[in-house]
Amino acid sequence: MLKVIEYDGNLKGIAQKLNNRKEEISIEVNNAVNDIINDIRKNGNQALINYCRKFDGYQIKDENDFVVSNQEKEEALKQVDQDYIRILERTKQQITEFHKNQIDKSWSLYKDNGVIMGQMARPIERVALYVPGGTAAYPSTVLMNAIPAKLSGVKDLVIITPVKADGKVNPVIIAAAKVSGVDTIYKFGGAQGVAAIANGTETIEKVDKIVGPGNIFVATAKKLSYGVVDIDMVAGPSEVLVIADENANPKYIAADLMSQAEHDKLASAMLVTTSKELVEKVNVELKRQMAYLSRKEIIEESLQNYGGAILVKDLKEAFEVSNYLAPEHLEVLVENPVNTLPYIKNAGSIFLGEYSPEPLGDYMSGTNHVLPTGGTAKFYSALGVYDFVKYSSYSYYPKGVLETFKDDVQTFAKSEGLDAHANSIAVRFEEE
Ligand code: HSO
Ligand code: ZN
Repeated sequence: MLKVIEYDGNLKGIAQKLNNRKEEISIEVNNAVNDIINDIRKNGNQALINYCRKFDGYQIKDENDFVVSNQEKEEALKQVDQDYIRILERTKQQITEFHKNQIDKSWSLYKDNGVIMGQMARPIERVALYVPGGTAAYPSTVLMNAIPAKLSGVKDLVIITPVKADGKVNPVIIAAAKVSGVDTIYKFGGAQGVAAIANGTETIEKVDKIVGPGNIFVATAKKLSYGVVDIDMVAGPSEVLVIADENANPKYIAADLMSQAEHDKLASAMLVTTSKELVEKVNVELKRQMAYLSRKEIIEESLQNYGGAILVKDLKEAFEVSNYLAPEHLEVLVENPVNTLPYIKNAGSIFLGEYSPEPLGDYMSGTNHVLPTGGTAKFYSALGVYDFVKYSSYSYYPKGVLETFKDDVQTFAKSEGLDAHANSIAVRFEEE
């Protein structure tokens, strides 16, 4: 079932044999979203209310109805099992334990000559987390975004999410928001929701950054709002790449490949191995386990189009291929997996050994599941506390030290034709 590609040292060839999944944003979508943004900028609340009625079927009653009320929250929470809340709390602890190590990378330098310089981290003040409507609304994603944001010190963290015609938000999302300490949940989403929160309206305060997954309209609205606000990376379909030696367990490999394939027909699940026999055993397991999985149609399609097994000579080649593909998730199922870390250059999140399967990372290992996809792990990192801070640099120079720079800075400034710059230095050393 997994198509087999033999690696012959040609990395570009491997990439060509795998289908390219890049989605281009069509001009039509771009234009439609652009019109919505302009309308919201011009007509504020009224435009927002109109779009929500048109796209979501919900009639926002008045300006107070933009947010989920306390009473609505209480009613929703009654529908959520206590044990589920306990699991959310435990997940929060796990995520916190990992992410608190990322806090505050401020530094300062005190030099002997009296110069002080440094860089200080400050949280972004106001952030919106987009939560999709319907079945793609994952409470785990709420925690993965909200907890690092809170740890960084973001003051106002709000959720925006489209509601159905009944105006209700999925109770598990309300529970996840509560556990993460998010109080404000806006009942709007789509491109209009992004536009409203990016620009602000008569009653809605604009944010400084928007994070979280969404459909093509949401992703386009985020891209077009970039610059007015900051945005996180726009996530593509999920990917997992498993590196396995001949002793790896085919049952686990098949299960893990399918755990990502079930996300999306466009998801990609790859096995990179030294053993042809293993591929055959994995195929048997894929078939056996798929039979009892509810999303088997999606899994089958995804494996067919974007799944595969790459046969390599040795583990060195396996890491070469993996580093080239830069997968979102990398599982390493070989002997002494921890020792392989030095060979890994590009991967969003790395899962070492048989008992650290990728789905543990989706929920409870503590690491973040918002990760770079589509080979962008070559230059992007997992979402973290650092995504919710920005840095201000500072410097303090005593007069005597400035004096040692005065001629050089003036010459430099003049070389750029900027004599007011030179003057700023010169006046400080003029005799009165
Ligand atoms: N694997 C997904 C995250 C997720 N899985 C959420 C389950 N729920 C993207 O990396
Ligand atoms: Zn997942």
